[in-house]
Amino acid sequence: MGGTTPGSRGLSRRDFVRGVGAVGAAGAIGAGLDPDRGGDPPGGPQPPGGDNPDGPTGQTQPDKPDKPVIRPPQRPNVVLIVADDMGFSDIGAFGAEIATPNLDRLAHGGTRFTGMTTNARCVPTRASLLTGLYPTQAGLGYVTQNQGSPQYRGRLTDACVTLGEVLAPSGYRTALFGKWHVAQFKSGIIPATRGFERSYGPTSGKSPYFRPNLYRDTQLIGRPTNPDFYLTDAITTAAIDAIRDFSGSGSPFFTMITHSAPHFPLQARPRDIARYRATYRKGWDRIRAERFAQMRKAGLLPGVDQLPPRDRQVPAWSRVSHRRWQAERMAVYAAQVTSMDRSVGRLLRALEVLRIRDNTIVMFLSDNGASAERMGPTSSGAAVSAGQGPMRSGNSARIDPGPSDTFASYGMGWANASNTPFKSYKHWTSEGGLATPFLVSWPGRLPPGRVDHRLLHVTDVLPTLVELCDAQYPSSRNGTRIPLPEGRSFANALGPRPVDDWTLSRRVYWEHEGNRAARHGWWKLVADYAKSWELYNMRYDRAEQRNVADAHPELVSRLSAGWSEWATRVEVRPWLAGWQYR
Ligand SMILES: [Ca+2]
Repeated sequence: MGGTTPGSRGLSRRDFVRGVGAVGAAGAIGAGLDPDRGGDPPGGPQPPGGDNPDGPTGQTQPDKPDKPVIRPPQRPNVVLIVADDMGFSDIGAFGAEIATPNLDRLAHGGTRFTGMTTNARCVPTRASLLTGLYPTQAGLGYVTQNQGSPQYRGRLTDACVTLGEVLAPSGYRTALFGKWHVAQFKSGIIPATRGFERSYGPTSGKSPYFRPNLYRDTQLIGRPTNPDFYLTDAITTAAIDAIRDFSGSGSPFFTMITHSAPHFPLQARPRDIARYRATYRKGWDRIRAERFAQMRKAGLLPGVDQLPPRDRQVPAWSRVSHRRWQAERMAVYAAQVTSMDRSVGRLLRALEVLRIRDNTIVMFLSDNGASAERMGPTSSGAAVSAGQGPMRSGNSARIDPGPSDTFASYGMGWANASNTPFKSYKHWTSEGGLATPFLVSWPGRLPPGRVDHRLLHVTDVLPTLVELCDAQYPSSRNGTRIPLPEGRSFANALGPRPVDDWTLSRRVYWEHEGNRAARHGWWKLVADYAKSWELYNMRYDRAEQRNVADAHPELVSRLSAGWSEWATRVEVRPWLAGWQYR
């Protein structure tokens, strides 16, 4: 699996530009032309750029002999910011009423990518983001629990490299602040042992914000005693401190900031919550409609002409009981997002003060769509109450969320609004589980104000940074052969000139808890666990409202075969209803 042997020299950035065909030849994504010719219905329009968005130098050319690497005089710094469980429409630049002026500045100063897709959950997305591989290839096909086989060992495998392990040997200073979540801390597979010279953050995947259990580098440091501690701020402070040090070192840096926000528990500062207390009393139906109108106005939703109906499991706001409490839930969620935005502002100001903003690439995305995970009164809040006294856990109208002794989530109604206009949620492979806003800013090279709709996947980030940072992707790690990255560099989308949309030639696949999906160009095949495949033309129906599987059985068959080949190649195991993989 994994394509051709890259040889002993490691892969240069030119290999990615030209040589991903080596992967494609083995059936991976990025393979030359899509025989399905994208998602246009018969007789429908073809996108600009013809059949071959890669042009005459596409991947079918054989590798040419290696040439000496000519490094640009100043390689860029990179800051990669990851939000947790944040929905597609939850920032101002993607339609939200939530105040995110700093993320909006980032968005308008660079490119808003509307077609970035994650995996369906925290762990598998972080696996792909860090390694450029599909989750099973990184040992993280499920979560950080051992499910037996190497693909589901629940911790980052030895047979892959992280962004830190790729960029550090190429001369980058590296750091990761926030959630790691590709192994449990006690495993010893931690940022410090996987390529990041500095690290700090919570040990838990659903950490409380006021009193989290923390690690720094190789040490557990316990819970903070400072009464003013707030996790989002602390992560950012650590990142800015590192960037200050790195920027004086003469080397470029890669800093990853992986916020817990706005993942539950709903915990935020009282003044941030108060600001939204009135906003959400209008209810989720009006919020969805307003966000949709903003997104359409901004040109972010080609192919979605109407706001799809509310999730059938969610009542109309007019029929909701405990509306004051429901509004309070969303107010705390919005406060968490605003707090994260304030952190982004601090970070951008620090880069400006250091006079390194122009040559620093700042990327922002969420790790999966909004979460409708249920939470009862005996929820995992108890697990985080150690040393703090009794917790008021669970989603009950008797408990207003927000303070440090509460442990609650915002529920399906608001998650449905967060994911406007998409359906379903984190865990599933409909767009509500996979779609994220993706912002890229690079003032010295990338012009402001661009919107790009191409299909991207989180596996693309590693090959892109390998190319932009002029790094070397190795062929092995500690003597163990590693697969080539599955993603595809989108570096050519980050230049001064507009570039073609490559969606037609993309193939991407997903599986999580038996939920599965395949993209071949504009066509998307998707199924919830144990249900039949549905087929959507994402060019005209990205909200997945018109299932055309019955009208195109040959496409269902072709994409389904593609999914099965992929699942076999990356060793996806069948999901059993008993919450485990066999
Ligand atoms: Ca997540």
